[in-house]
Amino acid sequence: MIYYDSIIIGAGFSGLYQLHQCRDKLNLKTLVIEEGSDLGGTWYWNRYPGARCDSESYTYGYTFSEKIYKNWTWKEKYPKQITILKYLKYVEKKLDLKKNILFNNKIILAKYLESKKLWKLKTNKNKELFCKYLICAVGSLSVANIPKIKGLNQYEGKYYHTGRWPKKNVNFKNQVVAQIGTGSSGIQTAPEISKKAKKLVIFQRTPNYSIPARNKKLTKEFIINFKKNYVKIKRLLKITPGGHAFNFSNRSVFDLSKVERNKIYEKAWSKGSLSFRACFVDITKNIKANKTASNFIKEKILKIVKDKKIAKILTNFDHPFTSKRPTLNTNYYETFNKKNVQLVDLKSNPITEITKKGIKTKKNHFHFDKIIFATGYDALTGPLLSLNLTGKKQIKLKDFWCKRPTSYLGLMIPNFPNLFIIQGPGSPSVLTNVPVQIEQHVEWITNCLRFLKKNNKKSIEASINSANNWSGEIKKLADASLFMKAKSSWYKGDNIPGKPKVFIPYPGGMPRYRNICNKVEKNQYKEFLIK
Ligand code: N01
Repeated sequence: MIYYDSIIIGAGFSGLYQLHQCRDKLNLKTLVIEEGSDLGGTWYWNRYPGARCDSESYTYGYTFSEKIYKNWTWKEKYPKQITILKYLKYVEKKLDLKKNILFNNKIILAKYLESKKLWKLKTNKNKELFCKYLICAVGSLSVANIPKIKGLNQYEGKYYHTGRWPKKNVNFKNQVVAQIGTGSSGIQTAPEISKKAKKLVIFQRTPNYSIPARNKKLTKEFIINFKKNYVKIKRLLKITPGGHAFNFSNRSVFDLSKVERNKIYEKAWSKGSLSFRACFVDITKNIKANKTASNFIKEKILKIVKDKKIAKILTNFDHPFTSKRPTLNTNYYETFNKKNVQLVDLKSNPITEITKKGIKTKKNHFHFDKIIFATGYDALTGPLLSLNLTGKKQIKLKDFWCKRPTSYLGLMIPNFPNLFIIQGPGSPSVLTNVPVQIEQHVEWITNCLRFLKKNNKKSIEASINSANNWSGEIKKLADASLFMKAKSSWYKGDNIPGKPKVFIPYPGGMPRYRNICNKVEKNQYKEFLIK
């Protein structure tokens, strides 16, 4: 029997840090199991042209070690996928993590053996492993969603999903390319593909709000400054709602005249950052205040895009700004001024099928050499469900979560003892600057494992009561927010047929969440069942 004290699934930001904590701080015999052939998680799979992070580089990394923070130099405002991968490899080398990672193995089954108080795991390479603690570091956005469009299997060209991009260079030269989807990934990749392809046809179902990223090289002065301010930055990232290095203004939209307000929006637009939403305290809270921001963005797009019909389709918004994930772009709207770029409005001209040669819509039949699916993910729950988890009393996760993804703090699930989740449903996860939230989760889990060890306890499990109360808390906060005003969003499971339609992440902000987690820890996990 191959036994480990702890097994971690996934070698991205969360798995790597959790390995360091379990192995080096708790002295647990630990293994990371990773499906990919290398580390990186999201940044291993998302190799599509234009892939970049939209958190500012100096905030997008680990802060647990001053040395690691200061010995790495970010050179751009928003790091490229390949740069983030290099950063993670740098961290891996510093901590010597690879020796405890098993690559090219995908978990296909995980079962809790009640009598032994052990988790039994199976991989697609027929490996069978056992562990006491199972930690899921599988990411929130790792199960790609390729919509089941009639006819895809007969398509003779090649197709790709942005989140499963091949390692080998994809050639777009002289190619006629389709792109379905205009979320964060689609908005990033379209300008890059349009530079290479003979023709790019973008299929848009819902227009998205996007702010210019204004990416740039960082000056020497800026780099010296962020390294010098390590302690200050670390503290700031912990107290802002999304774990970014910007605070929300105290000003209301209605404190100012339209002219004064637009000056502030203009400045934020020129700066380019996710902080656009933080210009006023009420943009993300009050629908009328929100409208002033969405109108400003709309006017900007109408000015950039020359063809009025296209501009209208791009601004035909059906949801408040920030009720779906806000995006940053580099020349996305400008791309529609190029002769080789066409926009198809799926609202008026929906896809009916994929044919041997391309895509049929209600009004046209397009021929394509390649199709890109920038169609998102089975977010948050998908990666956990794909593990095929069975808990106590033969309870399967897919059955337990058939109505909602019940968990306590997004960290543990009733009936699934000794199973921890990083960035799971019910935690702030995708609503935050992810590495900051990951550090909090990993440190909470580490402290919990330390407590169990010290007190000679064999298992811990979320109680059904605390998990149900937590679901109620999420619902209450979500109902009071603008998130629920989006007609359709992956935050609510709307993008996946059959998925429960409930708000999935915790929308109360990181500082509030952190306080709750700290209290639970201080109270010695009273809300959990410990044996
Ligand atoms: O996915 P999405 P994404 N027919 O779900 C459309 C993170 N991320 O990969 O809005 C036609 O946001 C769908 O249309 P609609 C970030 O958290 C971060 O872009 O559902 N269209 C939408 O336009 C982000 O939010 C970064 O009507 C279909 C698009 O596909 C998350 O990942 C970069 C369709 C999917 O958008 C996911 O972003 C990239 C269908 N059947 C990603 N199904 C950065 O840090 C879906 N769509 C910068």
